[in-house]
Amino acid sequence: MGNPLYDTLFGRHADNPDVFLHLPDGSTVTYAAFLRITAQYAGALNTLGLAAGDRLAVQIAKSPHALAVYAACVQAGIVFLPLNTAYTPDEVQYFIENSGAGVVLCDDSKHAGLADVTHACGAHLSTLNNDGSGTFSDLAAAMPAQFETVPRDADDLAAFLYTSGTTGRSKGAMLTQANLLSNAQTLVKEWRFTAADVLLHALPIFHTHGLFVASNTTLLAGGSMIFLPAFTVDALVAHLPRATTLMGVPTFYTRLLDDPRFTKELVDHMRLFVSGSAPLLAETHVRFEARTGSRILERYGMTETNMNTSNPYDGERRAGTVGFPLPGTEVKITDSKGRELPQGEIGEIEVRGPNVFKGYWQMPEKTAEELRADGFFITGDLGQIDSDSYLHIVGRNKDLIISGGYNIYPKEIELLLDEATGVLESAVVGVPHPDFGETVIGVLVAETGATLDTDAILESLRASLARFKHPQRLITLPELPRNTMGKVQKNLLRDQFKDMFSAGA
Ligand code: MCA
Ligand code: AMP
Repeated sequence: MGNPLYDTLFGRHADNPDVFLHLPDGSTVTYAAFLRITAQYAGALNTLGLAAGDRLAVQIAKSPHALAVYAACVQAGIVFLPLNTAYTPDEVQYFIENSGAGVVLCDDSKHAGLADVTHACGAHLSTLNNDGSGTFSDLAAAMPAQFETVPRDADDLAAFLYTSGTTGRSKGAMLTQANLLSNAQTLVKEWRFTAADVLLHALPIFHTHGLFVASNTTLLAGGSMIFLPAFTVDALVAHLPRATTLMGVPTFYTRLLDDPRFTKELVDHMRLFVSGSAPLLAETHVRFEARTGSRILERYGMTETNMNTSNPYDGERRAGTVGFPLPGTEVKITDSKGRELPQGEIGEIEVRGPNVFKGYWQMPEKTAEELRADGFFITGDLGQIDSDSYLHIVGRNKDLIISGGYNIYPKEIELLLDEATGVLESAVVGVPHPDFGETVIGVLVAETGATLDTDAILESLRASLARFKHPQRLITLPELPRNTMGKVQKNLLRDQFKDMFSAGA
């Protein structure tokens, strides 16, 4: 029966001597070498007791080794569960418990913090560092460089990516082999990827964008990636001359544009710049074109759906829009009852296609709330289709903040703030930020007679909340604005504090 995702993305490269990864120190990793490591890792995962359908949670720094763990899971039929390296042990514990991951991989720096957590969950903890060392690699080194690929069906699970919700608790989006493969095939065609492409890869590989959109597309095309550990303007300026394509969140582009070394000459040879994960301001689009002569291609996706729409490769890349539905994906705009609205009206964006996930792990009621019986997924984004069929995202029906491409759900932060000494209640909102697009602020109401120590409150979040989710400011108000139903009017708070981070504020 084969293993469609492994065979198509990885297996056919087993003897490929071409370079897959260019590393910042000038060294390279060929496809064949990458797949030998992959096979050894697959063997080691089996030895640790993981079989097809079991979950592996990983919280490791980006490296070729980390990417090989993903490939190894696909080869062994194990469900890959990557975690943001900024998550605290408290946060990681939830993912291990909820997914039932039997094995957790982390780097040495996280071992002490995760030892108790994995012990409490009954999971095995092993280490893999970005230089390839660690207890997991020691085990893998003893494995043969070939592994018998585990047969999988297209509908079998390949990965869980956790995405939060209004309850504050994350849900494991179950992605199948077919979800990932179909999207990679579509993107290679739409964005014209070939073996000649060199993708400058500066995104993290624990989210859809860096892991699936960038890596799967390159693997399918047989191209290569300049694989940077993280984004910095210096590294991009240094490596852009050898690249043909770049995928980034809007913050990449605004930071590049703020640097005088980012010139037309530097990028004249580039064939494609893609932006996504957060809204690209029309102003950034225009500045980018004025500086480089190229137009950024903006696309729209989600953890649950991979990529849904894209501006055209040929044809007008329209600023402020996310383009057209990708081939095979349907997009409609609906009212609150799920009825399709006429073209031009604003409503909820719903999508259906082979890219749409299977549901949330062990949360049938949440799945039923968002995934209709006819296969349409209710995205929580608000949109409008213009007279030329371009999709505009005009807002969100979900309480979500996107900061530098990372999603932050206010409820999770509010629950912690509400517990802080002297706090009666809180509301967390996103406000415009020149670097991150949006950033988090917390509005607090004190208990009668209490004086709030906002520094101490911020400090108290450290143990439980990844740093990027921390409010940049805490503001105290006598009360929160509410409507007649008693619901907090976050729109009023967003409006009141919208200039807090604007230049000169
Ligand atoms: C880092 N920090 C942040 C963020 N990143 N704070 C708010 N928002 C952020 N995004 C904080 C750190 O905690 C730290 O705080 C300080 O900023 C500096 O950290 P550093 O690691 O140096 O940050 P950076 O290099 O400046 O990172 C900014 C970044 C990064 C390059 C924009 O956040 C990034 O790579 N974002 C991409 C996220 C992504 O891949 N999203 C795709 C999701 P302190 O100094 O106070 O300790 S997939 C998705 O959304 C869908 C499917 C889609 O459509 O793609
Ligand atoms: P996540 O669920 O973390 O994958 O984030 C998906 C969300 O990111 C979507 O529901 C949108 O709100 C947002 N998003 C992704 N791409 C874009 C884009 N190009 N423009 C605006 N929002 C985007």
